[in-house]
Amino acid sequence: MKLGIIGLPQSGKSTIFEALTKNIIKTGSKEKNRIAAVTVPDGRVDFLSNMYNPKKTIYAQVEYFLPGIGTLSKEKNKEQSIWAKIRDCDALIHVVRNFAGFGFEDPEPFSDFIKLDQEFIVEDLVVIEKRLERLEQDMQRGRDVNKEEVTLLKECLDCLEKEIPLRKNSALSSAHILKGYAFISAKPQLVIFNNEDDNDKIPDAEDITSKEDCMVIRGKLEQELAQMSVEDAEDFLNEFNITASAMNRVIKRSYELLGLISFFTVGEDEVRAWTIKTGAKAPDAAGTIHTDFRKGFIRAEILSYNDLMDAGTYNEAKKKGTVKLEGKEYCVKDGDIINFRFNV
Ligand SMILES: Nc1nc2c(ncn2[C@@H]2O[C@H](COP(=O)(O)OP(=O)(O)OP(=O)(O)O)[C@@H](O)[C@H]2O)c(=O)[nH]1
Ligand SMILES: [Mg+2]
Repeated sequence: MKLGIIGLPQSGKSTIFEALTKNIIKTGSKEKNRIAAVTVPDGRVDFLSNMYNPKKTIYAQVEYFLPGIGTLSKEKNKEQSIWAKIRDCDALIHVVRNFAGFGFEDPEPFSDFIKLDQEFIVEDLVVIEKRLERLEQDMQRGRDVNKEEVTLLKECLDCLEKEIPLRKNSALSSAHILKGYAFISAKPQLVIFNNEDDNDKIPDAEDITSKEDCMVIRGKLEQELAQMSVEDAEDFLNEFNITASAMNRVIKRSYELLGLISFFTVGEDEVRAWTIKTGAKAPDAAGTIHTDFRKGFIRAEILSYNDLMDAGTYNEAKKKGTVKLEGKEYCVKDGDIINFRFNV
């Protein structure tokens, strides 16, 4: 999962990136893209790893991407534009300034949010208008045109002209034919209000908070936290009443936002967490491990993590009958421990 961090200038993107990744940005690196892979903390993987004592333990990973700035949409070179850079992100983290300070105007989270969100809408509108023009020319010339694509693009146009981002229309944002466009306003968005150290409240911006996925991070505080030793961090957490670090909270929210769940594979060689979409079937899960696993899928042996906890060991669970053999139509659940049977 790749999450792109965006926001207006000086909203605290770099600060939040550091808080989320423990990566320290060296000065003068603003123009450069930054990317960091972060391990998804999961107590279940810790436990399974203790139980199986495997050679390797592999946690799921999240990638955070912070595009270099100085490349806003106005830029001529499309390849370099910020929009081109975040095309392949699965979701966006939209940082909104909600702190004051020397040299800063009073925070206006509501209008700041709208400002950038409008840019997404305009960006997608321009792409669609151009594309529709092309398709219309093609039709006039008697070329073969995908009618469904035209219809969907017109629906997108309609939606955007009403100033509604495409992510609000799930039929459009999930339409297979439109995937290649990677519309910015169609990407799931997590809005992060970047608050002062002494404020952990969501701002009074109901127009946003009622409609968008929102959370608060005290960016500066969390940035400091991310750089502390484990012992120092503990005191700090108590002092500022932080129950879970921004790192963990953002990962959790991102999984929810994208509708992702984890399943596990276990053994003496490797205990591993895998990430899939909610609703994925057993062969899809097999396919995330290897395409051959999907092709040759026969059955999946499933034991839920909780049933393993209840039974104590895999063999006990088998005796109790909680290990089940499932076929192609089985919907994988969060926490399933899966053993695939396949032909290659
Ligand atoms: N008080 C306070 N200051 C913050 C917070 N987050 C960031 N700042 C300060 O705000 C300024 C901008 O933060 P950055 O993280 O550099 O913001 P940015 O969005 O990366 O800025 P650009 O890359 O220039 O667009 C810095 O001086 C930060 O120290 C916060 O949560 N509270
Ligand atoms: Mg920055």
